[in-house]
Amino acid sequence: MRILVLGGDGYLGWPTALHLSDRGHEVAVADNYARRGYDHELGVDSLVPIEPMQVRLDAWREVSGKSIKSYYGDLVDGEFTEAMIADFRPDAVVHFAEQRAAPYSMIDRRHAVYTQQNNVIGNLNVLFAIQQVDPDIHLVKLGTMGEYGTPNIDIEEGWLEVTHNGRTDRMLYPKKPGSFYHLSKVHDSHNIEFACRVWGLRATDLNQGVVYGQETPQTARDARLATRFDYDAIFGTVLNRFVIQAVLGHPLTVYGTGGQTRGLIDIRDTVECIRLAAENPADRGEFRVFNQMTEKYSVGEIAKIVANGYEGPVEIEYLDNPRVEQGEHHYNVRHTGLVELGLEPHLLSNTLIESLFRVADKHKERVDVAAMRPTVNWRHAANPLRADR
Ligand code: NAD
Ligand code: USQ
Repeated sequence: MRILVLGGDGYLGWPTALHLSDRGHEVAVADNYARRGYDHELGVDSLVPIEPMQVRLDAWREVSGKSIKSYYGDLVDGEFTEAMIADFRPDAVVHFAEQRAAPYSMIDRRHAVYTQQNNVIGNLNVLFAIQQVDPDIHLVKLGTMGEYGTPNIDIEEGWLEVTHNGRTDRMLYPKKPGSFYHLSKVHDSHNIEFACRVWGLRATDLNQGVVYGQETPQTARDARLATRFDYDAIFGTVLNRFVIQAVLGHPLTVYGTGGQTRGLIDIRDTVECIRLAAENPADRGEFRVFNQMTEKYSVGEIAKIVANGYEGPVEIEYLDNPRVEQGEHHYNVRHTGLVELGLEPHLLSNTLIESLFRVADKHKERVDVAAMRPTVNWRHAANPLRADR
């Protein structure tokens, strides 16, 4: 297949492009390198050094004999997006290219507006481009488990059969997201469902849980193929952060009581889920939703797993939660769709955590410990014009 990976320079987009290329697909990546720009803006960096795109592509050609085409541009530019899709003529577009950090979207008005503009308009431009160029192209879109929030009923895969006053309908599952970032994904999902219903597009919305891990079989083939590994309080995700904190001797920063539960997934399963979704497209007019997670853990449990897995002493610190989220709640999620397509999950294991400890240990000199503390407060947006906030 011809597969275009939007956001192909990112933590997940890059290993996905390699996985698909390794499986014999004709792959192109696209990116505007905004993610590298946020690092400059925030004064942080990936723990594992990453190479510029051209070096990555040359290295992949060297080790695999396969070429990946690269486009540079911003999805918010609708003309660029349509021209790229018309040029590459993919069978599937895998869309990772969004601002993905909840804390970044909660910094202040400017960051919230940027996140929603970037994500919602970029996605809308992708939908229009597909409709214009070839409505048969399958959109594989990265959503998030956080679209659902933590409702007090079981979470289904995207849709819910509702009976109300004696009548029944199949409705989009109600959403209760926890940040302006997560809200942008809800808006995307609605726009995609509408495009499927009205234009007959085919789309798969992958509501992914929190990803952990740093290596895939392809990225491990050469240091120049490494993907990023974020640890800072804005872009670092919980398990990856806890691993790095343990190695540094920094207390594990559990927010609140640690009772909040999330769906998790190994990065090796992320790339495989994308392959499965792309190779088994949704039908024309179908808005297909999968919950892309393999296990659930509370934050407190994650901290304990990491602490118990590390050879040295580890302290767990319970911080006042900077976010507004439920501490204790029901969390029972259906996630069978991808398993039915053939996913064989890598469950969280000591081997994986040990390999992450090794990665963290190798690069620990690069850590800026000050970037570990949470600074973004859900209850008070920063106001750059007022010194007191
Ligand atoms: P990332 O920030 O590392 O990668 C996203 C890439 O998209 C970056 O390289 C960025 O430069 C690019 N991008 C952003 N806006 C763009 C635009 N307007 N035009 C072109 N390129 C643009 O993020 P990631 O961790 O790889 O996540 C990828 C996707 O998966 C995101 O949509 C995210 O919401 C979703 N997701 C991630 C996780 C996780 O734990 N990392 C979990 C669930 C869902
Ligand atoms: N948390 C801590 N301590 C930390 C960091 C996080 O207790 O040091 C807690 C948070 O309060 C939250 C949970 O861990 O309850 C997850 O936080 P996170 O930062 O790992 O993940 P989140 O903000 O939800 O965002 C990440 C990705 C995002 C993706 C989402 C999937 O950045 O792109 O959409 O995971 S999900 O959580 O399922 O929505």
